[in-house]
Amino acid sequence: WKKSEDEPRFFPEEKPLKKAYDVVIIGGGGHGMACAYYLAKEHGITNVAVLEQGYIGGGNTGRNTTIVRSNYLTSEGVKFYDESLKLFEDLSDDFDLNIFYSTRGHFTLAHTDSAMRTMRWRAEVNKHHGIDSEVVDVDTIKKEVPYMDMSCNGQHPVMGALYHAPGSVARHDAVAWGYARGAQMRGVEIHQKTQVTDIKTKGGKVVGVETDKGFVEAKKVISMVAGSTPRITEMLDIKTPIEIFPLQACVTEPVKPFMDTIVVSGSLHVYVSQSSRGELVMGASVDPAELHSTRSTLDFVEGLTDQMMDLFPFTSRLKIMRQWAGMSDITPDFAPIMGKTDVEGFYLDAGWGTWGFKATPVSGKTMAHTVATDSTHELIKPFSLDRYAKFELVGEKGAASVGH
Ligand code: PYC
Repeated sequence: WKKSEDEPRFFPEEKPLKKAYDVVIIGGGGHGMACAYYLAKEHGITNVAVLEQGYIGGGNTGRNTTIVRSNYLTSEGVKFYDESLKLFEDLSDDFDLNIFYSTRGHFTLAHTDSAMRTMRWRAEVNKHHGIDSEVVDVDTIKKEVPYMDMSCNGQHPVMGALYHAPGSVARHDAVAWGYARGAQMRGVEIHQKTQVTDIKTKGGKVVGVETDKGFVEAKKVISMVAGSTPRITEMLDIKTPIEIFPLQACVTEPVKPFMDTIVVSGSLHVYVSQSSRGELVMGASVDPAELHSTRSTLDFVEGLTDQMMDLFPFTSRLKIMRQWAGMSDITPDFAPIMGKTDVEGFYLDAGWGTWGFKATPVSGKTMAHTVATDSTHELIKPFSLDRYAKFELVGEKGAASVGH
């Protein structure tokens, strides 16, 4: 495949929907585009339509704080995210598009004995799987992050941290665009501003989707949305334990590069990195109440900057330039829901809460495998929807990074 010389656009003009596809993917974010890409590239399945109610990467893909890491708490999580991280490292080459993948090192601060215990636990699980993570003491942190107030304004002194050298950031839009372009060049169709209004079945099997642009037949349908999962699953009477909470973030004005690591404090509910443009990219925990909305609040900025100033007092002089929110599909065990469902031909990639961006490559790859072969990829077997009924939860709360 090759981009045509006389095609100056990054994406070709969209054509009308066809009558039928082998696979319809609902959701044109990173996950949907990655799945389309791997379906085409690795399985030769190109009669695929990605249907997106808004625009490419305009949901949580373009709203997260771009952190990539694999320092999870469970073996299932560590193996899954490690594969994702490896895929991320090669994406710029794969796409022939710079995703600005930047390895920074990732500190998760501990301010209490119990947080230290969780960091030790994570470090041991990580090391067992060959992941570069270790518990570091205050002097080591001080050396690497000299501008941080280790006493936290005397409120909650830092006692140590989990240090994860491979922790990285990437340009999130480029990830979605790279996957989308790669899929399109191989024959996949992307239809923006196209909302799925119903999923049709016959004899317990998927036959197509109803959209605001008409009905399209489909042999297989995959839901890869964030914030709208319950709206989609209700169409098939599938019950999930997902609850939706807004997750807000913001950036400061750009300043001279000074921060080359990612710093997270689950106890203070802050995470921060400096973007290649010089802005501090910051976020906090999810909003306290369930809400299906991407509105921003002053409350969030006040709470976040209060905690930020305990850790980094000089930030009191910085201006906040932009703030925004995404909708997080939170699951009871803070792990995703992936794979086949009880409805033949309908697959789910959901429950991405506050941990979805870093899973973009691996979710696309494993879901493409599952759909193409109709056999669940080994890495996602622990994340099946029926684990809740079987009480086989994958408890990742201690590694979710964001306080809840
Ligand atoms: O899981 O690293 C993470 C994260 C950061 C912000 C939200 N989630």
